[in-house]
Amino acid sequence: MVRDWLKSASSVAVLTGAGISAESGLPTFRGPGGLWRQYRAEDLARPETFARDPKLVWEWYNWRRSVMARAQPNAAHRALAGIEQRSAQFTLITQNVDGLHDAAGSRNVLKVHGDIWTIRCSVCGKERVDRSDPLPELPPRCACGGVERPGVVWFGESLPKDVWAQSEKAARAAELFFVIGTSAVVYPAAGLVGLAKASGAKVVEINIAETPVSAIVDASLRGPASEILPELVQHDV
Ligand code: BJW
Ligand code: ZN
Repeated sequence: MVRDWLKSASSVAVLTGAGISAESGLPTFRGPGGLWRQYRAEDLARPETFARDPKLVWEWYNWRRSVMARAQPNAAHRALAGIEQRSAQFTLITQNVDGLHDAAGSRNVLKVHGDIWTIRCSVCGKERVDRSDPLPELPPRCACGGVERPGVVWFGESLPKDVWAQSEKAARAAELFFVIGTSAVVYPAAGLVGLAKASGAKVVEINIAETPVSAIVDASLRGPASEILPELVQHDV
């Protein structure tokens, strides 16, 4: 059924979350992997925490950068890059900051929560790409003297305007919308599922567990994304 939808859809949009990178060895945010030292990921990903203790937050990001730098895309990332190649209209929206979709060959990736390899000055706003691992000094500093921060979106912060506008547009235009490996509790990203559905898309969830959007999707495929996605693609000939 989902294979037929994929074959016939003229526009496909996908929303991914941390679960798609779990099998590349990256911890997810919620659940057992979501603790670093004694801190919850959700408490660290906040501007207030960074303002209070930038070194602590950077230690977390430095550790994650180091894990991400060694991670390889898995079969799920690669399958999505393959679907993009054979789709007339395809948009990949990711909440992930790890860059694994790019590494798998996806072309047009909308990173709604930013990119961990980008560093931004919290004073002058200047951005730079830095993949060094580990960073030599924590917190890193800008030439202007300001403390730099990861180029990601924390709770209470706005999503990048253009990227978000394109994401909403893709969700509205999609005939088929996949929601993959996300707990679908963080807004506004999770709202794209309802938006796609309300705009007429067939919505397919791929997740090892039930989520709040499971109740509104047209099909739930329960299992690891790295097994389910390649199966969908293999038979899509
Ligand atoms: C597998 C698997 C396998 C495992 N295969 N599956 C409306 C209602 C309520 C609240 C709000 C609302 N609108 C806004 C809010 C506030 C807030 C919010 O959503 N809060 C809720 C949590 C209560 N949102 C915001 O603040 C956002 N900004 C905003 O709204 O701006 C406007 C505004 C500004 C000012 C004032 C008010 C409004 C910003 C949200 C930023 C989120 N940032 C983070 C950190 C990014 C940087 C970093 O990586 O460090 O984004 S938090 C974290 O959560 C990260 C993730 O992208 C995001 C989502 O997590 P995700 O990807 O879903 O991971 P998990 O771990 O939750 O789930 C993994 C899933 O995978 C699970 O379901 C597993 O089952 C599954 N899985 N293995 C398939 N192998
Ligand atoms: Zn600066």
